[in-house]
Amino acid sequence: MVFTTLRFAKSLQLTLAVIKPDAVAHPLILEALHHKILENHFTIVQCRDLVWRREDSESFYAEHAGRFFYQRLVEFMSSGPMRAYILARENAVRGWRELMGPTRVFQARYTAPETIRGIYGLTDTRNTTHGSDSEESAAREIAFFFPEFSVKQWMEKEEPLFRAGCVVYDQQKQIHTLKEEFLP
Ligand code: 3AN
Repeated sequence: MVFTTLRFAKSLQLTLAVIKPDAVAHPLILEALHHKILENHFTIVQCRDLVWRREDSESFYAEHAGRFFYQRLVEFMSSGPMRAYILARENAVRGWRELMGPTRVFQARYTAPETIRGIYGLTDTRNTTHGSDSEESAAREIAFFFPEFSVKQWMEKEEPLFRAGCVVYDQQKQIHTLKEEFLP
C-alpha cells in the first residue's frame, strides 16, 4: 500500500519564496508568514535571513531594468533584512504564487483579500513576498540565494525521502530535516 502510494505520488517541486523587507521589519508578520507556509503544507528545505547590497538587487531584477518602478524596487529590496526560503511541495511554484496573490496590492485587496498580498501588502513595490514564476526561474533564483544548494542533487537524493514523509520539523532551526535514521 505504501509502495503504491509512493509509486504514484507526484514528485515534489522546489520554489524560491522571499519575505521582503516590509514584512521582515515586523516580527509578528514574519512569524505569521512562516506559519502560513507550514499550514499550507510546504516543506521548508532551507531558510536564510540576509540583506542585499544594491548590486544584488539590480542583478536579481535585471529583467525589469528600464521599467518605471525599477529604481524604487531596487532601492526597496536592498533597504533592509529579508528572508529567503526553498520550499518543496507538489506544484510548489503555482501553490506559493496562489498563496501570495496578485502583484498589485490594490487588486489583491479586492480580488483576493485572503492572500498574503491581500492581507499584508502595502504598495505595488512593498508587496510582502516574492515567488518564482516557473520551475526554470525557481532553479535560477535558488542558485542566486543559495549558491551552495544543488537542485539536481536534492531532486535525486532527497526528494524521494521528503515525498515519503521521512522528515521532521526542527523547531529550533525552523526548517524540515530528514529524520535521523534517513540521514546520509
Ligand atoms: P511578481 O513578484 O508578482 O512575480 P513581477 O515579477 O512582475 O511580479 O515584478 C517583480 C516585482 O516588481 C514585484 N514583486 C513588485 O515588487 C515590483 N512591481 C511589479 N509591478 C509593479 C508596478 N506596477 N509598480 C510597482 N512595483 C511593481
